Amino acid sequence: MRLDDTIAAIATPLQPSGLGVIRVSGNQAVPMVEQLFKSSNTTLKKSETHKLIQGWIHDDGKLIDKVLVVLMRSPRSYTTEDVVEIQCHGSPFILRTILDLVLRQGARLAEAGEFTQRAFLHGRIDLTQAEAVLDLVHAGSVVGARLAAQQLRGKLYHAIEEVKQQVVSTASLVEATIEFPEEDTEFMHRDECLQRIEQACTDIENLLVHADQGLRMREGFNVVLIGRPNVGKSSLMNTLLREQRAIVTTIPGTTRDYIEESVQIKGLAFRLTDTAGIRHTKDLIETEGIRQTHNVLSRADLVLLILDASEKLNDEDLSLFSEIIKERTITVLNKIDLLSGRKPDWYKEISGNESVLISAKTGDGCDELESRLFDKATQGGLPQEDEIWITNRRQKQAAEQALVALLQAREGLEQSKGEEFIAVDLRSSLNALGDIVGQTTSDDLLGRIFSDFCIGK
Ligand SMILES: Nc1nc2c(ncn2[C@@H]2O[C@H](COP(=O)(O)OP(=O)(O)OP(=O)(O)O)[C@@H](O)[C@H]2O)c(=O)[nH]1
Ligand SMILES: [Mg+2]
Repeated sequence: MRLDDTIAAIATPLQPSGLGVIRVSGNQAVPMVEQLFKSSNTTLKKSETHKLIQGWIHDDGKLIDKVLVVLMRSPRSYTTEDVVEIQCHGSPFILRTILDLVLRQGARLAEAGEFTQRAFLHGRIDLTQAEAVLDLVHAGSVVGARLAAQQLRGKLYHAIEEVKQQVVSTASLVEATIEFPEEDTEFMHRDECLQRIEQACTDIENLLVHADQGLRMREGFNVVLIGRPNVGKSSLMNTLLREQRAIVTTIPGTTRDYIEESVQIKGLAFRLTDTAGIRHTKDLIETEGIRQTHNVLSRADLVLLILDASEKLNDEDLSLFSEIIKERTITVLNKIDLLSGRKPDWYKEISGNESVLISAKTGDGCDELESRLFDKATQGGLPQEDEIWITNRRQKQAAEQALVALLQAREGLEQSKGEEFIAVDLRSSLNALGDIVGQTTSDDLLGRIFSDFCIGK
C-alpha cells in the first residue's frame, strides 16, 4: 500500500441529503483543492488549521456548489497528513462532480478504510482503535456504541500495553540470564518472575472474562423464535420490529425460509430470527425449512418458544421443550386476546419454565417480553462506564494465545525448566499481545481488517 500519494473519497452516503463530505488526505491535498476553491476571505494555503472557510467550488470558472472547507494541517489530523474536507450540499451528483475534480488534480481514489489505515500506519491510533472506528460506524445499539467509544479512547490499548510491559521486563531478565551465564549475579529471580507472570495472566483473564458477552453486545444477541405452525411467530417478529417484515397468514406452514432482522431493545442490539414452524410434514420445501430451524436454533443465544394460548397444548408443542436449553429460553403464550383475561387451563403444565403472556396482535405483554429479553441478555453482565471489554473475535483469539503461552512459561518456571524454554514462551506471548494492538500483525490480516471499512473512512 502506497503512503506517499494523496487520496480522496466521498465520506457520506450517496443519497440526497442536507450535507455531503469529500475527504482529501496527503501532502498535495492543499494545492489540489486550492485549484478548485475560491473564497473572498482567504486562500486555503494561508488558512489557519481547523478553521472553516466559506467559498465556492468551481470547474474552470463554472460554479459547482457553495461549500465550507476545513484544512487540518499535518500532524493534527485523522491521518496525520494534511487533510482537507469539503462540505457541500448532499446531492450525489454534486458529490461525484467535486470528487472527480479532485481526482483530475491527481489525487487517487481512496480504498475502503484507507484513511483509517493511514492513521494506523502513521502511529496515530493502534489496531484496537482502528477496529473501534469500524464498530462505531456500524454500531446498532447504545451499548455497542459505548463499548466501541471506550475502545476508541485507547482503553484496551493501554490495558494490553501494561500487560506487555510486565512480560517484557520478565523476558529481559530471563534473556539476560541466558546471555551471561557466567555472571555471578543472578539476573533472574524465579520467584519474582513467577509473580510477574501470574499478574500478567490475571490481567489477561480479566480482559477475557467478558469477551463472549462483549461479542454479543457488539454483534447483537441471537434470538430465535420457534414454535409449531400458526402460533404467531411471524406476527410476534413483526410486532417486535414494529414493521410488517414477515408474511403472516392463517395457513399453517407460511414461513419456509428463516428471516433475520436486527432490533434495539433498551439500548441492546438483538438479531431476531423468525423460523418455519416445526411439525411433521411431507412437504419438501417445508421440511427443508424445518431443518434450517434446527440449525439456527443450535446457534441461538436466546430462544422464544411460542405457544398458542387459545388452543390445547399438543405433542408438537411439548416436543419443543426437549430441544431448548431452559436457562436461555422464554416461553411465550401468544393470542391472549382470545382468552378474555383467563390463562389457558394447561398453564400449570409449563409452570417450570419462565413464561410471558402476550398478544402479538394487540401488543399486550410485549413490553414485558422485551424487559425479560433484556434481563436475560444482561445476566452475562452489562459493561460499566469504565470497564474494558474485548468485543471482537480477533482480539479474543490473540488474548487467548497470549494467555496459553504465559501459562506455559509459568509451568516451565515451576518445573525448573531451562531459561531457553521460558524465553520462547514469553516471546510468543509478546507476539500475541502485539497482534492485538497491531504491532506484530501480518500485512495480510491488516489488509483484511481494513477492507471491511467503507470508502471514505
Ligand atoms: N387473535 C390473535 N391472532 C393472532 C395473534 N398472533 C398471530 N395471530 C394469527 O395467527 C395466524 C398465524 O400467524 P403467523 O404469525 O403467520 O404464525 P406463524 O407461527 O408464523 O406460522 P408459520 O409461519 O406457519 O409457522 C395469523 O392468522 C395471525 O393473524 C394474536 O396475538 N392474536
Ligand atoms: Mg411464520
